Amino acid sequence: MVSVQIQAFLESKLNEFIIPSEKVAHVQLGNSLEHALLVLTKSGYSSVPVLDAQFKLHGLISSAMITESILGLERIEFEKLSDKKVEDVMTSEIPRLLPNFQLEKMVDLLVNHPFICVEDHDGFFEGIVTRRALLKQLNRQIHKLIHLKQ
Ligand code: 2BA
Repeated sequence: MVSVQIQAFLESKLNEFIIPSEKVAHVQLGNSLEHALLVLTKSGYSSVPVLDAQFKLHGLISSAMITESILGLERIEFEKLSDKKVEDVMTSEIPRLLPNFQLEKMVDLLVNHPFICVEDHDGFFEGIVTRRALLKQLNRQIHKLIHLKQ
């Protein structure tokens, strides 16, 4: 029975995991760090994808990266927020998934990353998969399994 449930979990439509691009908070290349910090603070997320004007994926930026980049020797140099750009501090070393990704690969990557960006073959951003979406689906399967046992 457990294997049937796990199979159902594995076979559940992968696109159910994707939060589509239009619902993902993001910043763009060329944005100031001040703008990026505003997006991060207002959205409540600790990191968000970085896109270009054509919606191609370039990396991600976090509030920790921004704070680190304006740390002076004795104080936080807030005035640098308007001078520096997103591309000065973002990381482009991020794991990526193609839309037809394997569930196994997604789970593997979500062990170490809170979210994974999905991009098409030309690098256009399609959305993200998150730990929350994965755990929600897993939770559903576990509850189903418990009820079947009772
Ligand atoms: P964090 O911002 O570190 O958020 C960790 C978890 O806290 C999230 O897990 C979610 O369960 C909760 N959370 C944080 N801010 C929230 C908010 N404004 N509304 C609702 N829940 C919130 P996940 O949902 O698994 O997300 C993992 C990571 O994916 C987040 O890490 C964030 O970096 C990114 N993320 C998720 N949804 C996003 C979206 N719509 N736009 C941009 N980034 C998103």
